[in-house]
Amino acid sequence: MKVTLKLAVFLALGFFVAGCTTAPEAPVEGLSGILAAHVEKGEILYGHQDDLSYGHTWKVEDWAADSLTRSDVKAVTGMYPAIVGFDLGGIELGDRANLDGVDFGLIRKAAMLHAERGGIVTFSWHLRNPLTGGDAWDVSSDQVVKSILEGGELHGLFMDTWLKRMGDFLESLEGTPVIFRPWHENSGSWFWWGKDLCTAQEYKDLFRTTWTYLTETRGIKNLLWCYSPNSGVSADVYMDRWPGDDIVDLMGVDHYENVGPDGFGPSGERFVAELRRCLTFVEGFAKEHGKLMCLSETGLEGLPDPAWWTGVLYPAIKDFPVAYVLTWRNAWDRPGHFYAAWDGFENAADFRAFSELDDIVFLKP
Ligand code: BMA
Repeated sequence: MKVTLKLAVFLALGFFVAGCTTAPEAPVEGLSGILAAHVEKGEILYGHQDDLSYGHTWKVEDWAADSLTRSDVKAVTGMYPAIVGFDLGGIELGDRANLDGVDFGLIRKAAMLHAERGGIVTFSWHLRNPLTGGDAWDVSSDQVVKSILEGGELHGLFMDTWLKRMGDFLESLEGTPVIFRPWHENSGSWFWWGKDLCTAQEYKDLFRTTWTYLTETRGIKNLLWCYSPNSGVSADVYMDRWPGDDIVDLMGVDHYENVGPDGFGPSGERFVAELRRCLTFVEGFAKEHGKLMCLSETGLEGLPDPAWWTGVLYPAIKDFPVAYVLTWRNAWDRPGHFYAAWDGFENAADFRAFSELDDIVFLKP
């Protein structure tokens, strides 16, 4: 059975019904209710990064004129992903396009359209390194987080320019509910906000500063906040930098399968074992703190395993109350860098079978 998301209808109804009785339901509460309702039914929403902007061999050229109906996922399954992810890296500099060359105008249009179609949107942020001028992966200094916090030499730049630009973009979405997932994979040390690059207190201050500015100073209330460390860490390390029950709504984890020297078979077993280990403690924390949980990023680059979806990913997640799972992007300009099947690829049959499972949710066009 394929289930269609009904977010737009649900929200519209929420506004209508509530409008006749009490205060209107905030869109973000509607979104959280939608996610909770799917979890309650034992369903998992499927998500794909950048799904409407480009695919394995194509990209949207004239976004203002394009109806944004193309999707690698839809070409294989007949349905859009329920969740579409976008990355806002570059918004802080006032760039026209993000770090992967996707115009922010296209991101805005695609995000709003996907929500109108009944889908859910999530944003990550691979922002530049404000201290060195390098990218998000520039870990040459462990002073970067400190420098943008209160008292740091770049605090003014961060608040008045970088966060302001983020706020301006989020405001331009006119209330579209969004799962916002900044400062991700912070339990590793490959981003400048990672574990060895700042103290736990600095990380928490960074998350809270971001939340306070966007939510309170700017009054942007359409965000569900997601905390998403990476896998490969202990439960203690996962929670060590928890920003706080009052500002986080969703507990995520990013976990990828890497093809090892023995190929994907043995590595598939490792992938499943590690994912289950992480989801087990995340489930415990989510229950304890009253939060939803998700597999915020996952995938096997290039999908060399023809049965990865039903043979590896699905058995690993099916017994956990994960609201959604999001596979990473299908880069149009890097032939091997894709995480969802595309039309004609040998893994497509298994991806279609995954999309037809009773408890996996895609979005019908
Ligand atoms: C990474 C890769 C990069 C990309 C970045 C942000 O995992 O896909 O090519 O720039 O995500 O989307």
